[in-house]
Amino acid sequence: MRKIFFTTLLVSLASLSGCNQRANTYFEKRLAFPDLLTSDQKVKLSAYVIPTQSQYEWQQIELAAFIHFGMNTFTGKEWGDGTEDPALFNPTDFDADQWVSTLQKAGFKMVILTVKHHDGFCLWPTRTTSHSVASSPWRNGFGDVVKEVKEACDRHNMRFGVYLSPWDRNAESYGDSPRYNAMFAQQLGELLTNYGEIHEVWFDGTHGDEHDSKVQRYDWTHFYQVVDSLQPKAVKAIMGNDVRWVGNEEGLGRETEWSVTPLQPDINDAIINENIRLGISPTAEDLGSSRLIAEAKTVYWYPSEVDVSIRPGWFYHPEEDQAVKTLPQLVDIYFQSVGMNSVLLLNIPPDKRGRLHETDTERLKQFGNYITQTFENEKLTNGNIEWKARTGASREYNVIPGETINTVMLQEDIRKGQRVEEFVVEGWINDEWVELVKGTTIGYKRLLRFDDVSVPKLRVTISETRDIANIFKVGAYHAPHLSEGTDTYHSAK
Ligand code: FUL
Repeated sequence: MRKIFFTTLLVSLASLSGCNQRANTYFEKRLAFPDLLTSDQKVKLSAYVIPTQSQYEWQQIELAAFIHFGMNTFTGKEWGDGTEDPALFNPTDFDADQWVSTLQKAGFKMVILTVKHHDGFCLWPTRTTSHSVASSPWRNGFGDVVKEVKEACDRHNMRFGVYLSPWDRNAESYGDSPRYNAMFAQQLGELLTNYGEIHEVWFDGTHGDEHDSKVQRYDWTHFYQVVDSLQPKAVKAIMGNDVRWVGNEEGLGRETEWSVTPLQPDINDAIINENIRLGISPTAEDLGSSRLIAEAKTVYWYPSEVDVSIRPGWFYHPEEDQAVKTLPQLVDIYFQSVGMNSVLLLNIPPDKRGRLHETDTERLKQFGNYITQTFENEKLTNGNIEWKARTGASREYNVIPGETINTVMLQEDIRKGQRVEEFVVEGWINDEWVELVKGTTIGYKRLLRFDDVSVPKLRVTISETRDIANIFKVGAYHAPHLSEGTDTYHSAK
């Protein structure tokens, strides 16, 4: 994290008092407000908080795949209790290449694997416990799922991340805090040392089962140090301080999704108290409004990730083969996540063979084709021109003659902060501007859908912005029509 130098702040404050924020003063990841600022000054200054390079690269991934695979795949459970016999883990036709190539062809850019779920069974031959693949019959105990998946990712140019559950129902040391923390840090160390580059470390929530009487106090500061020292480019997610859980598991982003938020990303008592003082948590509706920022002492670049499963469960269950999400459902999820300033983390669980099921691979193919078909056909002639917008500024865009559109995309250059509070998109219809759609935040990417319309030009107006907005791109498209219950679609030109 870049240090905020005192001089930088003075420059900012000097220019703020003249209401003229200097365009080149940015605060990477975190900004602590000095006491003197008014509410308006705080909101304006928060427009200069920017992502780290790793957060920026992560945001551009847009589509990541979650892979829940492990002991539960073989027991049919969602949460194992840690007493499972390692002999149960025995995929008959394990094929990491099939997972990764399917995902890569469908447009995914990263795979995050559950290397250890709550049952504590490790998918790599860890030295920390015998409760791992090394005690299983799979590959005669010489297998390593992490290695095979990572190598497949390297072959297919995919990023790779690990989900390591802090809650561990098998570890005998769990609840004896220093001992378990040491084991967890060692597990992290193995994962972040032995497999090349790791791009995301996903720390799940930690409270577990209310009937589990063991109380574990996690040493987050140390865990973060381990990640930062071994994989400085990896983002730490959820209980980590680089990427925020969107707050639900239904695939729903917020209509108003600020990546700059007073929600405190680190975990310690002072920070928890600050979230309590502000009355916010990851599930809060409002995490970035001006009203909230006015109350805050600190703001962070802490962007949202939307995790959801393609099936009802996170793990594979044969009885859910008929319940794989339909193409229209997946497309809605895409618009509600990637289209709402978030990264989509879609879970596709391999089956007992160790392969993605045919229903899921077919659905992924349809999904990838649909997204490609929609967005590769740009309907504007001048959407790539970057421009700066003050409150009330607009810009016109030409639609390719004869084209029908029903989708627009807007992007801010978030390397210069997230700023837009409200915008409207109009179409030129019968010699006047008619509103097609409007919205609040834009951020990295905003997608909006509306009824088919044929117009010669569009007008985008930034109705309200926290400071001069940097509009990076505007796009217009025709998304093929989908009807619920079918997985086919037709493209009306
Ligand atoms: C939750 C876990 O309890 C689920 O099993 C799943 O792994 C999901 C992604 O996170 O907290």
